[in-house]
Amino acid sequence: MTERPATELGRILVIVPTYNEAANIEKTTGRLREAVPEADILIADDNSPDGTGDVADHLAASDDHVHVLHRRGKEGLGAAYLAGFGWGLDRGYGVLVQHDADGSHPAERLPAMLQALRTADMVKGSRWVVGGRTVNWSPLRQLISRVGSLWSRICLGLPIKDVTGGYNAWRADTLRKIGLDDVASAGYCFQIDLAWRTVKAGLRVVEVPITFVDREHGDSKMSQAIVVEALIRVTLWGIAYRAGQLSGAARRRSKTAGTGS
Ligand SMILES: Nc1nc2c(ncn2[C@@H]2O[C@H](COP(=O)(O)OP(=O)(O)OP(=O)(O)O)[C@@H](O)[C@H]2O)c(=O)[nH]1
Ligand SMILES: [Mg+2]
Repeated sequence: MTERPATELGRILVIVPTYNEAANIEKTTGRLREAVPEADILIADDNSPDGTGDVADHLAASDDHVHVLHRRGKEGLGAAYLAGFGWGLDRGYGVLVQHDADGSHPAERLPAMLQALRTADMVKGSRWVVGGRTVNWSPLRQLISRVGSLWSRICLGLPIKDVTGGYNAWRADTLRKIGLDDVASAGYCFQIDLAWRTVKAGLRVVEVPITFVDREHGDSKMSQAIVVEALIRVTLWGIAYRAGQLSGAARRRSKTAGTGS
């Protein structure tokens, strides 16, 4: 591997998980290379039947900034990201970025996100802050995304507008601090799980507005099971979190009453 110029935060790795993205991966990689030429890219492919892995190998063969992690089979977005984070942390990258392959995440916003990361522990590319928006996304998908974020904020008290957003830039230290060994969430919930861990650890999350464009090629892997997983997990975390808050408040009240008598 050739040496990369280190940014203030260290070398940058953009992880792109793929499952059947043969029609998208070359364009996505090209946009990323143009937007942030100093970054490396890791395509984490789950043995896609459409030959995405071969396209990725081809891209890696002609560009030493591009790497491919071939995985056994489809295990979900979360598992692919965890493997990618492990790959990057083992190799000493200082910044790790999550970026979808389907053209929805604008590579052109990554410089602004990396700039924001200089004073944050984690940065989210956000659809639901001022300046952020979606293009060609169905009303149903928008509703699911907005309600998912709102429910996460209600249950967990998260100060984040786009909790389910999947375009995230991390300091390596943040990933080490929040602990990845026991992350079990697979789909949408993976993004909420990691954001929740970051806020619980007292770390700073900053949202940078993005324009999210619906995929033009290939099929979404979004499913009812993914939504149900997120709903159940977030609700259970929320019950535990709010119960903890209530018992903490009750303890404080009885202590105050005890000292007052
Ligand atoms: N390696 C791997 N990648 C996956 C898997 N599931 C989804 N992906 C990738 O994760 C990214 C996001 O998946 P999408 O299907 O676009 O899901 P989404 O963005 O939540 O939903 P849409 O808005 O409908 O596109 C894409 O790059 C997918 O190829 C998986 O099981 N394994
Ligand atoms: Mg998508």
